[in-house]
Amino acid sequence: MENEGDNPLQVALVPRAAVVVFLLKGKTVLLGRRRSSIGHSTFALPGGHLEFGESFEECAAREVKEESGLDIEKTEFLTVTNNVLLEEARPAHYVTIFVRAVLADPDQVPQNMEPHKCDGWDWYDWKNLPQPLFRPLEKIVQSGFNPFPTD
Ligand code: 8DG
Ligand code: MG
Repeated sequence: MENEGDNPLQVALVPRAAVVVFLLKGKTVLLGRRRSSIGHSTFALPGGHLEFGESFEECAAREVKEESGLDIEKTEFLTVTNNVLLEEARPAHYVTIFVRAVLADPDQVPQNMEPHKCDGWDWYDWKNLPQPLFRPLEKIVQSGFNPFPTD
């Protein structure tokens, strides 16, 4: 690969860590259709990049709050997947940490806090998810993964 020092405008291709949240309400999850270049027009979970020094729980709470205005609780780690996204507008590689959580106040309603990044948030029945899903989410759904507690 070309030496990054040769081109000051070249962005380094490195894997990044992201925390994404299955925010559960009854039998539904919160999804929004992306406006970002990666996964544009696909339905995805709230979430974003893990910042330096953050725990997964802190990142989940911060991203959900920034994106939807919602406060979450009972955040639990679920699983991690490796997502090499070479077909996107920009090649990307994410180590995606999936957590689940519930609303701190069940009556709180999601707001579209970042309309440049998302068309809006809504609750979708787990058995009837919208299409198309963002590829990393589609992959985990197709694997048969279920984010709901089994008890
Ligand atoms: P930030 O700059 O505010 O930290 O992040 P963001 O602007 O909210 O980034 P993002 O694109 O929403 O999330 C970062 C990456 O996480 C995204 O480019 C790819 C990865 N990612 C997955 N699955 C999902 C998902 O279901 N939802 C979201 N939001 N990101 C996901 O691998
Ligand atoms: Mg995000």
